[in-house]
Amino acid sequence: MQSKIALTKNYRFLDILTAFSFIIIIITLSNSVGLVSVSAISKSNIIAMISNSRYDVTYYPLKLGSTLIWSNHDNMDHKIKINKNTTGELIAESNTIKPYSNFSHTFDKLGIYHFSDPLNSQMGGFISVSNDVASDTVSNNMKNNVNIQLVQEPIKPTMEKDTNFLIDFINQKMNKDQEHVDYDFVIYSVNGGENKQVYNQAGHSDEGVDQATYRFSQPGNYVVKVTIYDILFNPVIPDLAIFNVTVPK
Ligand SMILES: [Cu+2]
Repeated sequence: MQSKIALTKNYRFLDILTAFSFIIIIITLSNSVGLVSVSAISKSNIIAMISNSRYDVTYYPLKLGSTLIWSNHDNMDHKIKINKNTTGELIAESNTIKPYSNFSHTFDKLGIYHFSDPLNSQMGGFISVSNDVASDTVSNNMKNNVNIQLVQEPIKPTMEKDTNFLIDFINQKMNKDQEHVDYDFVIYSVNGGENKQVYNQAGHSDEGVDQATYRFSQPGNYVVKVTIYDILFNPVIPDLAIFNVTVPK
């Protein structure tokens, strides 16, 4: 009898243990699922207002349906007005955007938009909203834990027309733009086994995003190489990201 009670007690103990294990497994699973989905969410699209009343990016290729955030990193008030570029139709207008605050707008219609600042007449830029935007991120084996993302519009470059790029440095831990990056952005033609530099842009990105525009004059295969040399004003072991671009005939 006694042994049977003891056995039942043991079973109950095992049941409780099993239940606890399941709870722990579920918590662990939901945590890892949460982490996966966090890293799968792509970084926000941000245009920063920076010192001397400028924008860090003045041509922003944006995927249809995306939200763009204007973030005031300047020490004075700003405002944003968005107009349709072709017709001038007013699409949105912000209230005063104080330093360290934001304004955002979701673009659910195709087209080119002009944005400007009613408080600073010299400030302006364009947003190109389309589905013809490709994005690729190099995140493996980055020695400095900063991903390099390249956004390209259009997906298939047209010869003798602008191909627009956004070069984005993303801090892996924060999943946000890495400030103060010295880099270069070089395009090589690799047609017929050659390795000829056709475009070179070296720069310092204060906010972690920069833009580049290039007109391809020949069809074929190209390689874009983005190299990071300094982060937060300190030299680092360079990180290199390589992207392939094919220009159709
Ligand atoms: Cu800087």
